[in-house]
Amino acid sequence: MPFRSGFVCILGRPNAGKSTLLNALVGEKLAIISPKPQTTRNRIQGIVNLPKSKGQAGAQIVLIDTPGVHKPDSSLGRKMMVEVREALEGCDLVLLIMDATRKLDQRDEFAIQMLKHSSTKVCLILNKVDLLRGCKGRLLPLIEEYKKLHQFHDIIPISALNRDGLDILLKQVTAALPAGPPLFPEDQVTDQPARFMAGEIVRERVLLETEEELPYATTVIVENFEEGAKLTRISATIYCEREGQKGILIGKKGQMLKRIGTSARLQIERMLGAKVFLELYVKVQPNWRESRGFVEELDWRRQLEHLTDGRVELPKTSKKSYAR
Ligand SMILES: Nc1nc2c(ncn2[C@@H]2O[C@H](COP(=O)(O)OP(=O)(O)OP(=O)(O)O)[C@@H](O)[C@H]2O)c(=O)[nH]1
Ligand SMILES: [Mg+2]
Repeated sequence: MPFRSGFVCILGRPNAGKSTLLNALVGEKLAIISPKPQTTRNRIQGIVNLPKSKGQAGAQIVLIDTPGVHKPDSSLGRKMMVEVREALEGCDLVLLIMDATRKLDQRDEFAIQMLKHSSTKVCLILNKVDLLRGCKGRLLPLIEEYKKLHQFHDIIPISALNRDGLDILLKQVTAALPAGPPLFPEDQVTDQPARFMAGEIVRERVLLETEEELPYATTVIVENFEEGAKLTRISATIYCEREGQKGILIGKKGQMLKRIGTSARLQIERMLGAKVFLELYVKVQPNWRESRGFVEELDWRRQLEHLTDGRVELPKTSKKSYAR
């Protein structure tokens, strides 16, 4: 059996569990997760290396997590959908993740529509089956409904949260990939620079600590990321859209910002395996989600072009407790 490798795009509606699946398969926390839809805003690469074993030749699966498919109503939303299309381009397989606890509706059909113009194989992944418990009988009729919408290469029920069904998923994904050599060095888990992941960790804390419009109206830019022998110094700005939002983010006597900062710093320290000094600022950028220029500036691939020293610090693989 030959070694197999290829790009696998994880696609689906907001909140279906795409990022949870990426992290579970890679075994590292590469993407932030929250119960709020539209958490992921850019495509995120994560690499799974499967070693040779009895009867298996080994494989390298390059997963690409994407923002949830939705009809965009802002520059940010349009940019998110560009990220989805770029991830779909040239991939060898699509994993369409659907929430098995929800009935099919028009928004699911909209996600499936995105696949109609490509000839790439699509596996339907029915996620969150842990929530079905005694109602597993609901799966079969749901599968029948999905089958009417697309000819799927395979249909696999999983729980990304509990890691149920992931071995079967990996086996089926490997079998669907073309024969070919590894595409990336074995010690590389992602192409995201650590400085960008640090910003995402701050954003995750904001998402978890705030309610209503605020999670959607905030973004984070890392202004400075300096790795020293003993300490990594990071300064980042949380942008929001209105003065009132800024007040909430800072909180009474700065309590909210302090809470966000402390929990983000602890997570970043675990990711980097180093002590971190984290400085956070809050600024108002009215209607930034509508500003194409500002939204483009958030793209880390673009931010890298402006970094004067041109250094990209990729996070170290830890395989420790960070992922779970
Ligand atoms: N019960 C259960 N919850 C899950 C499972 N997978 C994900 N979740 C939860 O679903 C919510 C959304 O998960 P994410 O991984 O952020 O979903 P996503 O598809 O990446 O969402 P967007 O980035 O917003 O498109 C989180 O609260 C997860 O904990 C699962 O298998 N079972
Ligand atoms: Mg996500």
